[in-house]
Amino acid sequence: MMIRARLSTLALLATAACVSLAAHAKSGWAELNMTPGVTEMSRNIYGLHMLIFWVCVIIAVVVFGVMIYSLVKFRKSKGAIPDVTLLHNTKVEIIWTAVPVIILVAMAVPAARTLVAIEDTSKTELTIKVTGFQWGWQYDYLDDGVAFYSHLDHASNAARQLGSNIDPNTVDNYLLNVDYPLVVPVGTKVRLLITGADVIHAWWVPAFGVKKDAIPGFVNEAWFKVDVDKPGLYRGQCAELCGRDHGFMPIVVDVRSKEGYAAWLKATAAQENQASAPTPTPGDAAAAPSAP
Ligand SMILES: [Cu+2]
Repeated sequence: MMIRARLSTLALLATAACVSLAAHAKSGWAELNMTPGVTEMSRNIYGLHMLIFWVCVIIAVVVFGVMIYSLVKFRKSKGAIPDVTLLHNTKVEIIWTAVPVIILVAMAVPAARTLVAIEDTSKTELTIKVTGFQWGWQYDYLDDGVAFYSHLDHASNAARQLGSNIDPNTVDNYLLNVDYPLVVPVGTKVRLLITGADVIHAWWVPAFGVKKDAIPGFVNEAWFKVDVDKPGLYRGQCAELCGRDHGFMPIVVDVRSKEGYAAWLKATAAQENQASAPTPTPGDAAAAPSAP
C-alpha cells in the first residue's frame, strides 16, 4: 500500500513537471536557454554550452538507463540472487575510469580554446572605461574625451517608488532601461576597461557574451564585436549584488552603424565641451582681486 501511494505521488509529480514543460514549450524553448547572442564569441560560448549539455544528457540517459533497468530486472521480489563472482572486475573498473577521463579531456579542449579567445584583447579598435558605482554606470571614451553617467530611466524609477501607484506593466522595459545608453559601432572590436568606484559590481550583457566584475582598485578587461548586420539595443544588468539598489542599475548598449556612431560621437563631444566651458558669472567678477 505504502509503495503504491508513493508511486502515485511520483506519477503526479512527473505529470506536473510535464505540464509545466509543455507550457514552456508553447512560449518557446529559447526562453529557457542561453541566448546565442549577436557576436561571434557569444555564439562560440552558446555552441560550447550546447555541446556540453548534450554530452551530459547522453551520459545521464546511459547511466540512469542501466541503473533503472538493473533495479527493475534484478529486484529481490523476482528472486534475483547476487553473483559474487562479479564483486570485483579489474577490466570493468579500468573502463569506467578511462572513459570519463577521455570525456573530460575532450570537453576541456574546446572550453580552454574559448576561454583563451575571451581574454584576447589584442587589436581592439575602441577603448571604453566602464566604472560601476552605487547605483549606475559611468562610460568614459578614453580616446575621444567623451564621458557620461548612465542611470535607471525616469519612467522605471518613478514606477518603482513605494506608493507610486504606477503599474510596472505599463512601463516599457521596466527596470531594463537607462537615461543614457552606452553607444558603440557595429563590426568594431570594442575593449572595455571595467572597474568599480565603491563596491564590486559586474557588467553583464548576455547578447555579447560579456560578464565581468567591476572591482574597486582593479581594472578588468573584456571585449566584444557586434555583427555588422545586428545594430540595435541590447540590455543587461549589474550581476554582482552591490547593495540596496542593485536591481536598479541596468545596462543598455545602443549599437549603431559606423556612420551613426561617428555622428553621435561628434554631437556628444560638442555638447560636453559646451557644458564644461567656463562661463564668467557676476559672482566670479566680484571675487576677483580688484586693481589698486
Ligand atoms: Cu549591482
